[in-house]
Amino acid sequence: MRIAAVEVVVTCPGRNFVTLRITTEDGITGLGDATLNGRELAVEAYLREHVVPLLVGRDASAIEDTWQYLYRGAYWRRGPVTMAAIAAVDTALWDIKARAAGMPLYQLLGGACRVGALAYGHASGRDLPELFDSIRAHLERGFRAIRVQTGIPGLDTVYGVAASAAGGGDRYDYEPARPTALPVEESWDTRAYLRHVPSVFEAVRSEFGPALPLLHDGHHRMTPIEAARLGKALEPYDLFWLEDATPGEDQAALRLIRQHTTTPLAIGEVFNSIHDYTTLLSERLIDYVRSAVTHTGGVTALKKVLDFAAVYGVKSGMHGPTDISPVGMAAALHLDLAVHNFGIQEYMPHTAETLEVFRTSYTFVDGLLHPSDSPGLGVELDVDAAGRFPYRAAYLPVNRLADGTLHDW
Ligand code: KDG
Ligand code: MG
Repeated sequence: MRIAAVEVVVTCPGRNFVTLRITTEDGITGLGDATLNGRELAVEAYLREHVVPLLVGRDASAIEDTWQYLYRGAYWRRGPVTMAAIAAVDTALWDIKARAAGMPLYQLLGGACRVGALAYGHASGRDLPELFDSIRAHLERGFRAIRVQTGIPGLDTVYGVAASAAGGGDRYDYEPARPTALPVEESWDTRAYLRHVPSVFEAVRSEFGPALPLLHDGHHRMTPIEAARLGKALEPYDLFWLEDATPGEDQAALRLIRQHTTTPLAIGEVFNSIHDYTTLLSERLIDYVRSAVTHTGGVTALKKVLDFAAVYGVKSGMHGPTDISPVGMAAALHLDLAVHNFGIQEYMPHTAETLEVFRTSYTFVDGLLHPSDSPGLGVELDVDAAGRFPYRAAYLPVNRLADGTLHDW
């Protein structure tokens, strides 16, 4: 089963996506997601210039060998661009192998360990009434676990807070990447955030009761001691997790946070290698691995991370915002079913425009996602539809403190 053709498709049905499509000599196609929000064309060029020429003529069934060839063979290892490119190739080859076998991918990964993947949705509000409406809308839609992000008094815009109250339903209007010439500048004040957030969780718990799993994303903004303080302050509200409390590259920071709080910790959406996790896992400093298939070198590499995590009792909690394409989401769902140490799956539904380009078969019923039993990943790319939505440059925002200092966004 030789690779006959490889195409890189860049499309913007509401937001940008980079998709790799590999076709074998016998006409089987596989898809991989290579979307790196705000830096899409770097991955497209990496694939087009340096990877596609190496793939044509290779054995499409040699997935591990191709992974090693692209990783070790480049000499320059890791990094978000390289690993998103490798992820796309790896995922497309798994898609091909499963389609050739006539099976959904999760069967090739060992079969299902569960009937579906518990998904969490993003509720948010600029104030408590908006937040409560958004949580209710998510519960009505079937979510059984909810991420809570809130406006902060004194700050105009805050990460994760949608502009419309109900935010759930078929649309989710919080899209951080914006098609402006320069990144949008937001303002940030950690002290205001730390003063406000515990009171929000107190209010949410008293309105919605003790049982609902609640999550929160700190989005890399705190120092270790600030994060420790927040984790401790949130203990009475029994969070499912506190995510990205500190910037991800500082693994040792988690030691300090861990000494001070029993709030479960999740990190890893910006990681791209198993080597980003060695300290965190072997010292049991986190509870959930946040990596996405798209950004961590594909199904092959993320399965290894999750198997390593299992040794230490750490579970999966894969990244699933709208900048993970439906192809990346489907790949996540197959792994979610197949790994024993599944924890939860993030799920931000894509827009109708996106789903015109990517025809998905995964389902969301009673709070659980299922990848479907279609052969392969279960996603088809409509290339004509993709062509109707040309690329538009867009950037993630940046954050500044009141005195102008640039802060983590
Ligand atoms: O591209 C950036 C987003 O993927 C990120 O801001 C989303 O933090 C995020 C999350 O937890 O979904
Ligand atoms: Mg996050």
